[in-house]
Amino acid sequence: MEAHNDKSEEVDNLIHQEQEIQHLNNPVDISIKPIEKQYLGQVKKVKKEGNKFYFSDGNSRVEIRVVSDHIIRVRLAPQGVFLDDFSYAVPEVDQKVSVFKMQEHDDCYTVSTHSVTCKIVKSNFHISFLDNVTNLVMVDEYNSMHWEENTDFGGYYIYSTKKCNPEENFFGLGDKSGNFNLRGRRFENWNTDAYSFAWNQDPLYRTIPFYIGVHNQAAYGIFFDNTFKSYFDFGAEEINKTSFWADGGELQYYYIHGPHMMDVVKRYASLTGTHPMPPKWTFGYQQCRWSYYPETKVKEIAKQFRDRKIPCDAIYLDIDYMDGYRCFTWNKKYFPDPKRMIKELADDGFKTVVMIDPGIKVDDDYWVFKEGKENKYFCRRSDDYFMEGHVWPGRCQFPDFTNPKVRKWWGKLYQELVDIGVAGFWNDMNEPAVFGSGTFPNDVRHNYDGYRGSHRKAHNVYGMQMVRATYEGLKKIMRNKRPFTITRAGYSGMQRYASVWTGDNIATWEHLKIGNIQCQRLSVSGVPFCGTDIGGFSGEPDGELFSRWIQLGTFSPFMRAHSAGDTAEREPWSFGEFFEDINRKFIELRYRLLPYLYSVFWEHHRYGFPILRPLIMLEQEKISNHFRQDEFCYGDKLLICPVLEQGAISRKVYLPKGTWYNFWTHEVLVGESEYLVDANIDSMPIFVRAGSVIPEYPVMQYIEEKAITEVVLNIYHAEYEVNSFMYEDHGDTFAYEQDIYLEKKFTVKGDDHHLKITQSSEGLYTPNYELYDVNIIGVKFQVNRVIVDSKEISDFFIDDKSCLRFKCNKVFSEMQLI
Ligand code: MIG
Repeated sequence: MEAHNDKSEEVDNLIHQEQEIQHLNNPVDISIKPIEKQYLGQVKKVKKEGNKFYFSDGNSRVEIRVVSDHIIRVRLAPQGVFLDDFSYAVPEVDQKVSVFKMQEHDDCYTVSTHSVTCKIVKSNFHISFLDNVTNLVMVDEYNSMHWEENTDFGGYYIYSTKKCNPEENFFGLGDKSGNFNLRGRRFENWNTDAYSFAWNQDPLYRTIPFYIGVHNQAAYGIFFDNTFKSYFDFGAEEINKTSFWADGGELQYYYIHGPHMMDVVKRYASLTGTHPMPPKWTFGYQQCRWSYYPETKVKEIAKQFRDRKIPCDAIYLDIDYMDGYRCFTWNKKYFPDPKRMIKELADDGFKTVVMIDPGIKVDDDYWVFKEGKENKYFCRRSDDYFMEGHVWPGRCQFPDFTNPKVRKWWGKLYQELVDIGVAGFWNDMNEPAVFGSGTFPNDVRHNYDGYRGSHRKAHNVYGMQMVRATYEGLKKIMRNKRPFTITRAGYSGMQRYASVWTGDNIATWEHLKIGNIQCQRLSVSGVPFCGTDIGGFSGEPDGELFSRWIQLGTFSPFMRAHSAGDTAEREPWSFGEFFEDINRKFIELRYRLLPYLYSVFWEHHRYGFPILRPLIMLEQEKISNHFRQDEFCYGDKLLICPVLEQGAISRKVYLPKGTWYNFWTHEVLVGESEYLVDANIDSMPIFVRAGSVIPEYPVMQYIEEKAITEVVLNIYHAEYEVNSFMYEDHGDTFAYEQDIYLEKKFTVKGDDHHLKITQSSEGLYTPNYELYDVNIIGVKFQVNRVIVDSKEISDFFIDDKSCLRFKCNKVFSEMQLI
């Protein structure tokens, strides 16, 4: 390009070029007809129907629906007729509401619950949301919702533009690369096979059109439940505007009230659901590679784990286990007797997880293709041709997972794999990915559960409906056993059916950072069971990077190492003994902390808490926390500070309010302050909230290797009262739905000459062990007496780490240290 002195001209040129490129990518934009923006006029009519209020300007209508005390839904019907009220994300819209009312004022109408008020201005139809307690305006419209007619496909492009406050910051959107705070950026949602994605690359694999805004120390959420290609702009185009829009569908969004970010996240979960309890073994370390084959290789890997005493619960078989990449078949050359192999692995404590892709090979001698063809289960183009594309097996057709009949069929296909003992299923390529073109063309038709649509509407839910078919099918096949599924693509609500991994990352330090942020982002966006490919999928990590990744992965809800086929072998021992020892130490830590990790999962499942909690969730009133993205809490009690820099031997850590214990040294630090802490390669800063009770299991080579005879209770002294929870159950059934579980609550309360711990429990499950091995950390006074349920314990002692130790029966209700 020629050198220009005039900067603005250069910028103009660039913008022009960019627009041209956009035109090429998006043929819809080149229609010659001028696009006419249409806005709502004045409010002229109002009607009430139960918890729904209809406001009309004479032509268009807006529905305001009181979903709960804290959630209000807005819908727009440009020509007065609403679309069918169907959502894959929200199975049931209405929740419990205590009271709500509508009032007319001089200039506006208000619809309010006891906590939030939605205001509709008569003159210009601007809609805003206010907090009833503080009177703060949480969200205000910049201009009324607007739309543009779509002459090519019908319907409208739909837009909502809000005011973006000067100090407002934004979080969420599920699967995005780049900084945790979204302010100043624009995003697109279109599920994409984003092999080796970069920092700030967008879009990626999943669509979660939900964000959280925080300003004036208060948080709210917006869930734009629209499956079409959608866009979000957080003050990028214009600093004072936040907007979201979509290529079609209904302008429909939920306003979710805070004021704490935790409230918003939990309420979003109340709409879209939480993750069912996964089988307990899935909390263990999992080993994957593209691909382990033949059988001798799989066996050798398994043996190495056991010989080297590195715990591991699962081994994955990537696409090469299949016969010519045909799903639900085996390559008999590599795996002559899969049933026997899986049994032998299981006898040694390994679960087998296999991949299943959506592309079904066009092959009349292949039973899955034949069944799909006979029953018309495959997707078709607008002119009725089959949707055909090339993926791993060659020419493929693709089931329409948005058809309930197809889902049912798909779910049954897993029967044989389950019968021979496969324990988990990995659904890949379900964006859907197609070689060459990337994905399906827009004109592909979908059943959309009877509500019909083109691929424009179904693209972003395709993967979610695939893994839903998988999960629901498995649930039937496995009777009352918990299925384990993992998906790459998804849409809001996918957490009801599957765990996720973040896709094809790279073995770089930058990707370690991206992954750390991605998992936190998924967590606040309702997707709890997530993890990265530990070590990086493509490229070669060195021992240091791999060990740092194992350390982060220890505190990823889903912990799995994976690597691409063209990389060097990548198991925890691949980098020599020095790193192997570090990797073992952290994988063992994962197994030790299992009862804690399991309890945190239960808190998610039952109450909608996220598993990973970024610092802003702990202290949103502190603006600097809006920009912190390294440290996070795992559950409520452990603060994790992954080391993300090559060569680091220490790192800075911010500790929020309260008192914290260094997990390794037991040093006590006071929060609301930054510290420089040791972070040698064999260590990673971990802090425990004072007053916590952290249960611990003995190290095992796989979950439930041995019967547990006692559980260590690590009790951290505090000078105030703190609650902790511990959850236990059978580990692999849905009996918890019938109250067969045990939820224990501990309270710890201390001062400088006294410590009291109480225990109470709920539920009908009885674990087999009898004893607690009590480990009290940080007692600052001379303990003279230990009294458990008014009986004196005489054989307590101080161990080499200055902790006070004794054993007691697991059913104690109160213990006192004096
Ligand atoms: O086109 O199955 O993200 O985890 O190993 C690549 C082979 C297909 C992409 C997945 C990756 C998996 C790989 N798959």
